[in-house]
Amino acid sequence: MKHLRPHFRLLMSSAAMALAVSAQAVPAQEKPADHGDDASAAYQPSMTTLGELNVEIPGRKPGDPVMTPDEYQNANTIYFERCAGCHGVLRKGATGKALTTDITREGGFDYLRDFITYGSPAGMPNWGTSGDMTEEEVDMMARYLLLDPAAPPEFGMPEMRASWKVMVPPEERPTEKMNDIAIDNLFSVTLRDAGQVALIDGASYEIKAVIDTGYAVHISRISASGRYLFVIGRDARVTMIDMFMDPPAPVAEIKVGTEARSVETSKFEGWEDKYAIAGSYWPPQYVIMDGNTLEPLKIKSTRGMIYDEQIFHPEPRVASILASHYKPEFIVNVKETGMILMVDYSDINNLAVTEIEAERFLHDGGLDSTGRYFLVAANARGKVAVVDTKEGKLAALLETGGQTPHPGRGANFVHPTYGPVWATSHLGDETVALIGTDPEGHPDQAWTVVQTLYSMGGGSLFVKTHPESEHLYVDAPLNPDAEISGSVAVFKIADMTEEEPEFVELPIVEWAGIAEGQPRVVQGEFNQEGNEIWFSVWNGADKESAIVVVDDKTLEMKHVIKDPRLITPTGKFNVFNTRSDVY
Ligand code: DHE
Repeated sequence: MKHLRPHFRLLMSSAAMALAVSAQAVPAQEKPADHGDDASAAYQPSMTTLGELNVEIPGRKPGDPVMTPDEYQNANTIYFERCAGCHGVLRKGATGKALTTDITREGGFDYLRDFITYGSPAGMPNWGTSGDMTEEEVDMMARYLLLDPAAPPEFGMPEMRASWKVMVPPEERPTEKMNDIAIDNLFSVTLRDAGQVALIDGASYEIKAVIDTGYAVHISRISASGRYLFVIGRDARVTMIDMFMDPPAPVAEIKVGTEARSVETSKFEGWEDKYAIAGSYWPPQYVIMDGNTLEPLKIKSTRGMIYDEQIFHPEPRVASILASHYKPEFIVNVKETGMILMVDYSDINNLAVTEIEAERFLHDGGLDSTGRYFLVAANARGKVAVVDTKEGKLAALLETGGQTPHPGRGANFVHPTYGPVWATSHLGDETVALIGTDPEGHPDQAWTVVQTLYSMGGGSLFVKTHPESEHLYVDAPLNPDAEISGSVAVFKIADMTEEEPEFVELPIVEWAGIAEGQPRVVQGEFNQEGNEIWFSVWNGADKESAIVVVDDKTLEMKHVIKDPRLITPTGKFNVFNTRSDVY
């Protein structure tokens, strides 16, 4: 069934790609179509939960433009959903420019209206001429920007405690596993637009449970013992699921803010399952919780100085969080200040935090194969920061050579020429950077790009391999070409001795047999044994989606999981691989 496509590079202009991404729209119904002049502009956070908050017009001043409360509310919703990802919730700037009133009033109404209508070469989308906003909406947004921003509420201990629920207290939980599921080979699958996860058995492909979680659910992480599954929604709701119950079911829940993307649990020896941590986009903070009940224990704001300019940033979002295997520490990545925080959880009443200056716009990353080094993409800066988690120091900061690296947790394997490497693909082009990760055995290659692979095209989000696999898989779900976004590129690791190794392209959507819609193939995840890899075929919420299981040895389709309950499957998290950081 597999077809071989000759090696090629799709050198798509970033503008073309961003536009096409907008035209096809990521199939999540609430994610607004966005478009800028590069791929990363099409992949900016959308603060949809914040957009639902009721706001009032801040204290009016003489000369303020006329706006009714309803208009201000509508404009604010549009702003949080479409603009805040780049310009910041408080309009103080992030990857986009600041839009505070001292700046907007200088430009004035006409300037703002034209800017919103036509966009700019620097990345501002042409909201008006693209038809994404009507003339009336553009007019309303220009007036909105002349008024002070609405500050969404903080979310501190009283709010967290009020939202905290323990459905099954620890003493009422089973003392042994009550189901016959092989937990370590279970997959937690994000059903994005359903706000649910499906727990799917890795051997039988049977859906064992579908569990309600947060809105536009984002990622799952597993406690060190494998007993508890933690799921976070974009609405900052954390759901804790007990895998010992029959069927596995939620035992505790909490809201940690208004917008969030990351959750993790303590993994250092002696601290397994003790704590959980979640990081928020709004308010900008992280919270350490009891790993048995989700009781919130310690909230820390991430507001502070940008690492290089030493200028205060009021809303630095928490991106990825990883648990160290070397120390009782969480590695917390703060986007806008460019700080990597090593949060020592051994004494949370005297919390010690090592602040590592890295690079702005930190996003996602993972550990190297030894678990000692953490590599994280500063994606809007085209760089990867490497932290030595044993020494608590920045080991390197390097350019990947591609546009907007997006590794997920990356992929570790032994390169036939350069030894241990970690890989990242890119949103903005077809390249995959292989970075040497063995400073002792291969000091000349450590923390440099040892090889660049050329995959199917831009718009890639995730790469994957497994210690048992001889392959590296690269997706491209945001590529505008349906054939590319519906396929996966596979590189044979042994062929990487060649300067430009070829890849095989697996037609995953074709294998899924889905004719309706334009599903995208996203995020490969291996089973525990490492002999098969699962891909999500992510379609619109009202259309059929699927999961395609590929045999890693033969690269042939092994099974297709289809079920009406599989609505918008995206991320998949195998219990063993996720808890042991195998990727
Ligand atoms: Fe994600 C991980 C943020 C859109 C699927 N995503 C992450 C992480 C962050 C993040 C900070 C790292 C978490 C960690 O490791 O602790 N994602 C964001 C965004 O801000 C963004 C760009 C826009 C938004 O408004 O949320 C965004 N993400 C998406 C999607 O559209 C994806 C493709 C589909 C979906 O389900 O929403 C998506 N993100 C994922 C997945 C991971 C992830 C599957 C975990 C990958 C892994 O292997 O660990």
